[in-house]
Amino acid sequence: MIAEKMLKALNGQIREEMYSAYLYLSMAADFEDKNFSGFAQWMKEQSKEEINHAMKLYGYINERGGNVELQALGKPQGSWDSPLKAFDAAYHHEQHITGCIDKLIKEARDLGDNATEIFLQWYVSEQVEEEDQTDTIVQKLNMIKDSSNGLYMLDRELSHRGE
Ligand code: OFO
Repeated sequence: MIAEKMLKALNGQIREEMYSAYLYLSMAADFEDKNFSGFAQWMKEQSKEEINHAMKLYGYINERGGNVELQALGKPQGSWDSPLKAFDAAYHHEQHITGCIDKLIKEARDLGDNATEIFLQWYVSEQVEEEDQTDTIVQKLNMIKDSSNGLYMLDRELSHRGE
């Protein structure tokens, strides 16, 4: 059986992951609207990954005999001024998620919940990857600046995600 405090925190993380999915889907929709179909494809794939992150938590809570309790999601921002602004927001959002995972691990340690601490290690590695991939795109967009050629090429490169 899992401690009530830990259960509440893990349910809160399901909300964070589902909100991540929602936010990236909103970025995808904005990119579609602006004819950046490659950036949109990348964000749609990212959104699916976030649902997987939530579902891993869902599975774990059930395995530990807890109840999954879904929470309300806020309305995400719907438009960004540029691809750089959107990917930079995604990068900062990933840093926020890393902070959430760190807090959960501290909670698990404080409660002596070794199983949850081990379960959360997967998210620690995943966050290193998630921060790195968004930061890499931010750096590329910074290099490109307003070059329409550069944006066209990067949009094409990112369109291959999920193939
Ligand atoms: Fe993007 O890692 Fe989950 O939220």
